[in-house]
Amino acid sequence: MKRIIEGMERSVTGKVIELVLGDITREEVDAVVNAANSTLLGGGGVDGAIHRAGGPEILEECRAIRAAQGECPPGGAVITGGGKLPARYVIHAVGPVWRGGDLGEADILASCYRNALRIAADRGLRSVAFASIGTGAYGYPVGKAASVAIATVASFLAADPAAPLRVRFVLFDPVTYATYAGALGAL
Ligand code: AR6
Repeated sequence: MKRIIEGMERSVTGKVIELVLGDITREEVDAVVNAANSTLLGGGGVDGAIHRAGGPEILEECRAIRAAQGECPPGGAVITGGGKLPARYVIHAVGPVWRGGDLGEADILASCYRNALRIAADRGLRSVAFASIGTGAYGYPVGKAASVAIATVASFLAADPAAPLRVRFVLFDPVTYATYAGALGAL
């Protein structure tokens, strides 16, 4: 599928952050990052789309992780295979439920991005695509989430030599895309 907007990119110490408008289930990258919930058992939004497109193996692996280590707290992330997705892996990151911004939401959101990138770096993954974690059902205002997401990814790429070479944000609607473009432009 040809993307409507091919995207915008910026280089950070030789690595690339890029933005595209599209559906993350179509991304041919080493890992896509899902906006999951603490149960790890699936849901709506991008989580539902990833489980539908990737098939039941992803849920089976999520159940096994849950059985071994319990629920995944907000700010945490776990990795499974990609099932039938073009991506090899899915990293399931749990964002904060937005409750007005004074309950540590920004720290939790930043921690999602850092933990997902830590898992990717530890596995030597080179390309990772993120959805806009928290800004759908969990209600995180897109402008604030975009600033946290872009700043956190940029600092990780600059600080960690093992970080993925290419981090792509796959934004599902034009307003979210434009908001992330503003945040990336301001970096
Ligand atoms: N590709 C890329 N982005 C998508 C796609 C897709 N196929 N589908 C939706 N989005 P949300 P959250 C965008 O609600 O706010 C689930 O039920 C969407 O437009 O998926 O972190 C989980 O199980 C929005 O911009 O995630 C949790 O219970 C962004 O992805 C809860 O929702 C995030 O929206 C997590 O809520």
